[in-house]
Amino acid sequence: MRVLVTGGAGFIGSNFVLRARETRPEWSVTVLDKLTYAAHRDSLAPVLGDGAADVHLVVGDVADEALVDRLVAEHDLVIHFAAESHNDNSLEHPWPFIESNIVGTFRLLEAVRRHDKRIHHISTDEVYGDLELDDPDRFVEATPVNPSSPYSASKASADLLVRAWIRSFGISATISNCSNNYGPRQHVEKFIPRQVTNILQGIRPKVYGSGTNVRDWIHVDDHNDAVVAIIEQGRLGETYLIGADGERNNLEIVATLLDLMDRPADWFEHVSDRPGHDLRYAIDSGKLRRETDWRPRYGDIRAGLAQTVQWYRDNPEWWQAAKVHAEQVYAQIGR
Ligand code: NAD
Ligand code: TDX
Repeated sequence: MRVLVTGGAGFIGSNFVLRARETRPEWSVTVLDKLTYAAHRDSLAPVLGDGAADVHLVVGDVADEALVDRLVAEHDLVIHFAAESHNDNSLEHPWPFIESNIVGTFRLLEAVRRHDKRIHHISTDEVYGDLELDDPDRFVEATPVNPSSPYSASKASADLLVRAWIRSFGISATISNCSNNYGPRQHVEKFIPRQVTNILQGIRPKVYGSGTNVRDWIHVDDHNDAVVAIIEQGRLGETYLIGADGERNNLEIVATLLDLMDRPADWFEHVSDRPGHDLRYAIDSGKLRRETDWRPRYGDIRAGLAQTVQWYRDNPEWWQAAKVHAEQVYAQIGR
């Protein structure tokens, strides 16, 4: 199978490609990535090359109609990770989110329709808005979209386009909405790698607002294994929620990191809150577990965080330049 992975030089996409090389060696993989500030070409270095078994990288934009048309025609399956992905950036500069996440998805859908190919669209639980801390219900596939930020609104828009192309044009597509990912190769602008690299540099972790906001954490390999399970065992036209029952508030995550990295429990600071900050996300992944054999392998978030901390310790050359830039951006917005 010839697989086109968009956004394959980013956090989740690069982990997907590296893992697919091992678990699905028969796939021929092309990455289409614009190499924005969020990309790390180095993440793919072990698998890039010109040989038949190597991964090919095309540097380009998913919103480029002609390029997307040509690449989709040459592949059997598109796995669409590419997106602007950071909420804080979307609050400062929304336009790239509209262009990459909405227009880019539209271009891919039209090419998939023209060439009768299959697409799996990667999305997020943030499209459903947020929950109260004591809400007994978690998000399910039928939960109405109710996004809060320009980022989540752009992802919800893309999801709705995919659903409309399924219904109106009968394209072969599936959608997955996953909860917050953690693991190796995540950009240092995001919560967990920001705090891990802060601690490694002798800087206190920075917690937005009260720190009681809850995220439903999943290891990136568990997310990516679920994507393969949906592609191979899921029903066309369906949406699947991916989650690993990993709800923790931000203070709990910081406490675990401080403990793992031998710092006192109170060695962190509160900074100003994110405008419109979603309170809680929580996923019910029952449909995925009923319809596929997928189960998360990282049951213990502390063990997954220990592995993640070790990866950042071992790979300073991967993150140091991006760290300087990310902290300049945070300094400008006062967080
Ligand atoms: P990321 O920012 O680390 O990577 C995104 C990649 O997409 C980068 O390599 C970037 O260069 C590329 N890209 C951006 N715009 C592009 C464009 N116009 N054309 C081509 N390439 C482009 O993001 P991530 O955390 O790996 O997220 C990947 C996907 O998973 C996104 O669709 C995101 O919405 C979704 N998702 C993320 C999480 C999470 O916790 N990180 C959770 C659920 C879903
Ligand atoms: O320095 C920080 N301090 C802090 O308290 C940062 C960067 C974040 N936070 C908080 C905000 C959130 O409550 O931590 C939580 C997680 O923040 P992010 O890492 O920015 O993730 P979030 O906004 O939850 O979105 C993530 O999960 C869903 C991804 O970035 C999205 O791409 C994905 O769709």
